[in-house]
Amino acid sequence: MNRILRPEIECMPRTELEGLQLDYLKRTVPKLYATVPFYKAKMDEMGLDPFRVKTLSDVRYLPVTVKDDLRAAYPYKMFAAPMRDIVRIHASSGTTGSISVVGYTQYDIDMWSECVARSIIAAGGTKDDIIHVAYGYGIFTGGLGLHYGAEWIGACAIPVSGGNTKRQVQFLRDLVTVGGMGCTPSYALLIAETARALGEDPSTFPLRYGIYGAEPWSENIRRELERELGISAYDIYGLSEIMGPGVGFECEYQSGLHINEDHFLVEVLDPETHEPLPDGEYGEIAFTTIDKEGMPLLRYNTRDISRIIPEPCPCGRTTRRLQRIMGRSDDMIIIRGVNVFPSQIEQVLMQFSDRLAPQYQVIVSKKGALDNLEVQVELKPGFDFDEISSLENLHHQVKAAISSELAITIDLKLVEPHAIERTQGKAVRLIDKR
Ligand code: DLL
Repeated sequence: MNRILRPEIECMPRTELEGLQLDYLKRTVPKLYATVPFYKAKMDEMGLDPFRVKTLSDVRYLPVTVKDDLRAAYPYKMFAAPMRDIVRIHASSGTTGSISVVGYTQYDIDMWSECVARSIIAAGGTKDDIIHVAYGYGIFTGGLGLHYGAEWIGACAIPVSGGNTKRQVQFLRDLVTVGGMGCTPSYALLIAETARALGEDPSTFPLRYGIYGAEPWSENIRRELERELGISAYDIYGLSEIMGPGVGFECEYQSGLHINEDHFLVEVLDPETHEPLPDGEYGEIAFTTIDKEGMPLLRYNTRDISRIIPEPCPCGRTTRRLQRIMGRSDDMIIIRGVNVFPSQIEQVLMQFSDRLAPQYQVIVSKKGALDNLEVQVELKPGFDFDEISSLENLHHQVKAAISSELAITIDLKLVEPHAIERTQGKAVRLIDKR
């Protein structure tokens, strides 16, 4: 089978896959009851017998876990394995700055590495490749996650990490004689931009693919990256609480994130009621880790907004797909009653990619009693600022396009090239000054 690392699992008939999921779940729930006081207390409070799980749909009776539960368990109270079996710690810092810690056993590291390896193979990677890893190495899961996945398939990983963007350009030009790269999509744009500023054409570098994730990005940014770097660009999704990158990944059809369902049960929850929604409907994504040992979680509400794509994928995998993540419900702005995600704005801006650079910020503030939304976006280098009429014309077109897409009026500021600060990790798109 082409571009599929474990066809016997990734293409397993659904009934068999669901049987495997149920076996794991039936073991994990009683184990969590016995080892993690938080889950014991929750299940006792709900009057839930940990041996009650008889079918997969019984997952809906299990407690939902939220970020605050992990913070309250700081540092190790959520661990289900004894400390001597933990071989690695990562952490995730939330927007409020408080940290939640994740522990992995060797089994967890191996299964994580394989999940990332599946993602690399799906992107067209092979063991003969050199993979430039420009995700940050450290407590963030991106760098080490991609690194172990690359080594898992026998490829050569270059642990460049983030930063020193000129050196990134040099490595991509000289060292990646065949293969791919991984980093946030916004950093990939910065690397391409830096290459151009150095007088190089990044589309001539011998890169074949990019594995981009850790932040929302749009289809139009994908096209921009593919054109600029002369590659195919694939989405990879994950979060440290559940594992890291590789919870879901795109295949060659680039149409949604295949979830590694032999390890993670996925549900879409109604943001208000937390009840599961049917396939196809948008809601908050929750995962149950069914075979993790270090820190298994039940129904962890990621607060990422997406939906399950109900149709099967032509690639032959039977694992279900999540639509590209729209954003986090925390990043959803409610402006005069209308729900807006920065990713929706990005999608519109990039329709003008002949004149606008893929660099923007959304600033929410108060104008009197009303909420105001201002979009700042950079003009492409080479845009003639003195040509007032074309600037005014562009301003008018972009503003009208955003207002019609979002059904609200916005303020728009076209700013000079490089006016918006770049980041080497996750881009900051939303600034809420309210
Ligand atoms: O961002 C793990 C990761 C590293 C994923 C490298 C992909 C590549 P955290 O720092 O814990 O972990 O942040 C997780 O980032 O809940 C989403 O809101 C967002 N996110 C991750 N991947 C994507 C993606 C890593 N492909 C949070 N699209 C998640 C949109 C993403 N958002």
